[in-house]
Amino acid sequence: MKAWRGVIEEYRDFLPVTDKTPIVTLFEGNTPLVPAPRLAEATDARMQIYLKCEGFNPTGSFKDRGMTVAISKALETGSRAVICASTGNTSASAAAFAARAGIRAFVMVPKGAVALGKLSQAAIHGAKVLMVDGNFDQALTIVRQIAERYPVTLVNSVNPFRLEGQKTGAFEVCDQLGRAPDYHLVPVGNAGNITAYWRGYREYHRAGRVKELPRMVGFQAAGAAPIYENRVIQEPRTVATAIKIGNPASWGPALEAMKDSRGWIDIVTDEEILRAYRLLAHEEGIFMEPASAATVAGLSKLIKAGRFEPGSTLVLTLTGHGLKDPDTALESASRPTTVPPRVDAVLAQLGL
Ligand code: AN7
Repeated sequence: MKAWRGVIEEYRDFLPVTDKTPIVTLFEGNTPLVPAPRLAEATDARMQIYLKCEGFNPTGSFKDRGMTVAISKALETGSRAVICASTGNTSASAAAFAARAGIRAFVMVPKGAVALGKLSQAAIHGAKVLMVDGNFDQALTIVRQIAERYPVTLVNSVNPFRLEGQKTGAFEVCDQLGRAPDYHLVPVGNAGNITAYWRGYREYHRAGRVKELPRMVGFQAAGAAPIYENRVIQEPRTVATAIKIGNPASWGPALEAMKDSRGWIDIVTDEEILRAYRLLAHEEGIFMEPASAATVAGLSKLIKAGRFEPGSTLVLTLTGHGLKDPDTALESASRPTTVPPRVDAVLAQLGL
């Protein structure tokens, strides 16, 4: 077996790089596609359910796939600094890849609405972190304006190289499964990933690598569901801070992906998200952040509603690692118990 070389080298033929592109990689990608038998049992045993665990990327989220391409292309054009707005994961990834490339990163995050792990990543990688007294959508508007006027490269998913890299998630699913699934489920925030996955599936299909195409199914949090409700949400609300977005940048392309693939978008409540979050950790041993659990919540909801053909193969992208958001984990689980350092006291607690 040869060593994994990162998504650009592995999928070079499908990506906008040349011999002149300096490749900046943290050897992202190659994340496990994990069967989820308990989840199938708990929902519908006739379905084949797989989890694409993107939390196992170098910075703990799927964003690394897009960031390796965006930062490599930024270097190629001589850029010395990048900027982004973020609900957390993009900023963590941008900070890490900028550090790897030896360039500066400026990140803007909504104050009080970014998970602790993500904030600590951006900080330790040396990014200049600005916490805006406002929401993600406002921060994105600001960084877009700055990138237009100053010599800094925007690395949000409005940068086309981001989605180019992210489409490799679909390539990997096909390579791992030996086919494309019947349905692909993703959480939707800024709507870049659903767009990128669909592009990836189409390109692999066109290249003759797979014979099938999946239907793309997206999930938004009920309090932050602009696409589902077909209106901008001024004050989005959800426990899944990663997808707390009211005016997604890739709104149009995401709608197209759903239409072309005969897919659709649905919503899940915070309560459903947190239930799925605990189920995934308790029953499958997989710890992913709340936004990722939105797909699992959506799976349960739609299986109950009979929305999937029986016997279908379903892939769920779990976008970010659970350790990103330790606060929500502790709030969602039973609290640790303090004991004196004595065997009898410990035994009393264990009920053995
Ligand atoms: C774990 O980091 O938008 O629909 O600024 O971190 O492609 O936006 C994060 C998004 C899902 C939604 N799951 O993906 C950001 C940011 C996790 C995420 C999404 C995000 P998109």
